[in-house]
Amino acid sequence: MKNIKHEILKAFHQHPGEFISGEALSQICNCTRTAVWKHIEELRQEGYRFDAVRKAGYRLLSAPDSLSEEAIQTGLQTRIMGQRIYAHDEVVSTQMLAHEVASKGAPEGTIVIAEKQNGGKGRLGRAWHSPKGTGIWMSLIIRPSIPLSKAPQLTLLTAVALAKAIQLHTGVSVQIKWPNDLLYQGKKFCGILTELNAESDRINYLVIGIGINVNTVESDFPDDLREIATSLRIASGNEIKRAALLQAFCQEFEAEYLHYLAHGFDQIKQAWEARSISLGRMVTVRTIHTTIEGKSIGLDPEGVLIVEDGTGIRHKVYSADIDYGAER
Ligand code: BT5
Repeated sequence: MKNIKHEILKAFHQHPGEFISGEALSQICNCTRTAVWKHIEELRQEGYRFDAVRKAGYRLLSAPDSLSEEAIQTGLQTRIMGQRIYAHDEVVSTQMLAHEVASKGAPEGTIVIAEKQNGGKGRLGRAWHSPKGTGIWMSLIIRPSIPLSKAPQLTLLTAVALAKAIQLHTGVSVQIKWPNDLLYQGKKFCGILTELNAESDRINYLVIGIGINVNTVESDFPDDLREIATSLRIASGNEIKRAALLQAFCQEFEAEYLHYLAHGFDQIKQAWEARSISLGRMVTVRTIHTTIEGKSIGLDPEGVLIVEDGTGIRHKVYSADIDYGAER
């Protein structure tokens, strides 16, 4: 939804550090100067800081670390991803809400995002810790025309797009642990939960849930996570603007996704393997039915993980948890 606040922020984004007169803003937004003033006041309430100088007009001094629709969409360079945003303060889980809007026809690229989740979900009924204002807790809806069997490739694609965006935006070099964890120095700061709605072999939509610990500090983690979890702030030493990181992700994801739809999985496979933490290492693979010890060989052309056990037999791993050990 393009509203007056969005148009105002866009104007300041296009003229960084410059004054823009109330008159010019009213023309850009096609509204009265009083309406401009009212919306600038609203933006101030939301944490934006403006200089206001008679005759010169307004100048944007700083933006808050907000995940509002305006903050995410101002300067966003995509055609599809993030073009529709449902931004909430507090929810049970963005996954649930994304399924709701997707089943009512929300377009591809729609994002449901929240400052806080009270019932954030991981895989297999596990919980995802999502405290207020510290992370990106979001669900992205996509509607790819691919066979059902290829759906897990989208989790790997998402991990690659996240790793690239994070590296570009924060300088933190990211490792991927199959299938859905992003790690920094062995500690997890991001998880992906891909859920699917399909009929026979047709995908209606996928909801890709992404949780990223962005500005989390040690004391935000409960005891059981402190040893195994980290955040981009801890990793980089800097506070990170979440909306800008999310924009970087939307842009990377869109580029990878369109390339994938046109040319297939090969580029993702290579980018994924280049960042894999477990490639060539001994791993323990736990599925619901069995445990396999072996060496992680890589992905097959379809994105299925291949693990070779001690007797030389190669196993295809579709869905499992993995622990990794020494390099061999
Ligand atoms: C995941 O599951 O890693 C998928 C997480 C997806 C979360 C997003 S947030 C937005 C969207 N809405 C939701 O409700 N969910 C998605 P899994 O591989 O099962 O890992 C879960 C495990 O990670 C837990 O059992 C904890 O050990 C650990 N964990 C929980 N919260 C964490 C956090 N904030 N940071 C790091 N590790 C965490």
